[in-house]
Amino acid sequence: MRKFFVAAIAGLMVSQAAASITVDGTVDASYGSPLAVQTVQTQFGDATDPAGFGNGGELDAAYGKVWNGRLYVMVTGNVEKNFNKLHLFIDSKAGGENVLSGLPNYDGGRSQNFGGLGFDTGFEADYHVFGRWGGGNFEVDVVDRAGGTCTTNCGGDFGQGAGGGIQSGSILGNGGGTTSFLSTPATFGFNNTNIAGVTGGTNALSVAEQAAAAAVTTGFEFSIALADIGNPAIGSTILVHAAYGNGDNNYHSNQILGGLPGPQGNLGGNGSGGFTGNLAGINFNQYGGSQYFRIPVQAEIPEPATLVMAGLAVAGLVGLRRRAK
Ligand SMILES: [Ca+2]
Ligand SMILES: [Ca+2]
Ligand SMILES: [Ca+2]
Repeated sequence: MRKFFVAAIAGLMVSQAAASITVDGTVDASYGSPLAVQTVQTQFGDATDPAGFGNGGELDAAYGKVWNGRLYVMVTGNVEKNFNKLHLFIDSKAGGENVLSGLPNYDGGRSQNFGGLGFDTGFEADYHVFGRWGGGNFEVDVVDRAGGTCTTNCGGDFGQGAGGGIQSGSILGNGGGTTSFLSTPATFGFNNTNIAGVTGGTNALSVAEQAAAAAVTTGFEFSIALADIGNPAIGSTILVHAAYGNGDNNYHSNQILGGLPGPQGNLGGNGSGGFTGNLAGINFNQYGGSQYFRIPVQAEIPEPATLVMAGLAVAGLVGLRRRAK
């Protein structure tokens, strides 16, 4: 009898550990298995510096979880310190853009270079998150694209880290006086120390190489309140498209999650590596598979404190029963 309850309490303690996510740029056990794993080598360079400042960029695998009223997304890999950008487009509510428009205008006008880019059928982007660095600080913007209807003063929310190969930050307001659309800060963690995962090239990954990509534990991690992305209902699914491209948003790499069928070189602006000045030539329907991954909106996982209280309550009941005998 007692052994059973001890085992039950031990089980609760395990649940407590599994229910926590720290936004630090490292994959937490709570994420479980990756929701997407890279399928092709990177043509934007293989990172080789364990301190996190090396050249190269890659997207190895994607993870996601809804917990405690927030969406957590983790993309493992590297972002080169040359203002190249990691993009997350989030489809978390009805409506949005299956083909991106040139509006809203943000990121110094560079957002307009996305105009004409088409996602897979069924993916309708609502929010755009992007991170980059070139100076010491990793910088992240979050934009409510509002279906492309925003026409002026659409700078979005902004935050930055404190520099280094591992950094994190908080995102709220844009520093330019514009009222934030966020009710609470979004947060990010960035750990650029990966030197494993995919290698350089354009080949399709072998099973072993995909396993190596899935084994990478560091990269970009992001969290935002569900209330700030349309309050998606329990039982619905949030779709996220991850892409890696250049700083001006007019030349995409071959690092997309869900991955592109290999072999596949950089997409460039025309979808096959050519430079056109924008990304209008990219249509993800032209590539097999879904270039997005799916995050289920599940019922609330109890907070660790709740689990501890439940464990103490069970222990108390055991004590009462034992005394009653
Ligand atoms: Ca983490
Ligand atoms: Ca949508
Ligand atoms: Ca596709």
